Amino acid sequence: MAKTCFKALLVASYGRNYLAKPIHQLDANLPEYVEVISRGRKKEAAVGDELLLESTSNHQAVIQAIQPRKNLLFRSDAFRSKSIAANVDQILLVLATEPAFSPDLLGRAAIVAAHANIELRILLNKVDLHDSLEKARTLLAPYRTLQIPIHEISAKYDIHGAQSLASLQPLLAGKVSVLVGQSGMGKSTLLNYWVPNASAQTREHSTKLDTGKHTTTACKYYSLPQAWGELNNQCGALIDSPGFQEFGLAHLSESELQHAFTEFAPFLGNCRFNNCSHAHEPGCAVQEGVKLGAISPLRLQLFSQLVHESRNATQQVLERSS
Ligand SMILES: Nc1nc2c(ncn2[C@@H]2O[C@H](COP(=O)(O)OP(=O)(O)O)[C@@H](O)[C@H]2O)c(=O)[nH]1
Ligand SMILES: [Mg+2]
Ligand SMILES: [Zn+2]
Repeated sequence: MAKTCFKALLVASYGRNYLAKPIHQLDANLPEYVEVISRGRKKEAAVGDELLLESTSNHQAVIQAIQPRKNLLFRSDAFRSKSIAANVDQILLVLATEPAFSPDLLGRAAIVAAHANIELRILLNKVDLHDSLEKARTLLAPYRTLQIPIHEISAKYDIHGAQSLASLQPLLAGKVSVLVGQSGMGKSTLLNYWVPNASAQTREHSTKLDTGKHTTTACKYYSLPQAWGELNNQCGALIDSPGFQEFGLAHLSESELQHAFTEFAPFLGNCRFNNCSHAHEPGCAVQEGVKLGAISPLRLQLFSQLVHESRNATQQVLERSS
């Protein structure tokens, strides 16, 4: 078979094994899906990436290039980073009343979204479980103040008193949204509600990629139903990510962190010391912001924690290379 180059959308990633869907299938005699082999230690691709591929067989190809991205969502520690998704329009952070969600993960997701300039929506799921609802609302209060949209839903029962899932459809239509959150929060339940053929899409991916070989959990791209309508000729999609407990942000520098805490903005530059860490220095304007009630003490605590981790990561890298 002659070598062909073509563009494709990365729709599933299992570690460094990918499945891609050719974009202009009418142009050439291309299969519906191709398995993508990553050669060597090239830059990692992510679900949602547009790839330039070169075929190596009827159903396999190698990456020639990753097209420039609008954004890339990933987490990292000092030495490794894990891609979640690329070219996304919004992050849907799924939290539940039970099991209780991690406020730390919530805080980190908000920082990642602010840093990458991606819209964030919080879906507070399982509001049918009344006993834990107030506690969840309390944990969310600082984020309500930050004007992050919070939707109270019940993915399983879609009950009265919750915002109906159907009413959220216009917020998804035509956009690429990524579902993130710990496992057990209800991401799969939501996906199956909104994309009724999701399990069929998964089965199709699995047969094409022989997923038996790939045991690592995957990020997957599901096209939204055509009936929802289009935006710029796109149906949009939901990207499902494996649940994670850790959300390392070691790749963010201290200054990037500072700017991702958007409510710090009016206070930055007004501290007595130029290199103020906003921890315990006298004349700190950010601390003053906390006293004025403009900054939640929990958010300043998270900032200090993230700065600490960022410095540690830098230190670890230096130690390893010396
Ligand atoms: N009570 C209640 N349970 C739910 C709701 N949504 C999901 N669940 C349950 O929560 C568990 C985890 O859901 P799942 O969608 O697998 O979560 P994921 O790990 O985030 O994908 C399952 O047993 C669901 O049936 C809800 O709105 N209310
Ligand atoms: Mg799931
Ligand atoms: Zn300060």
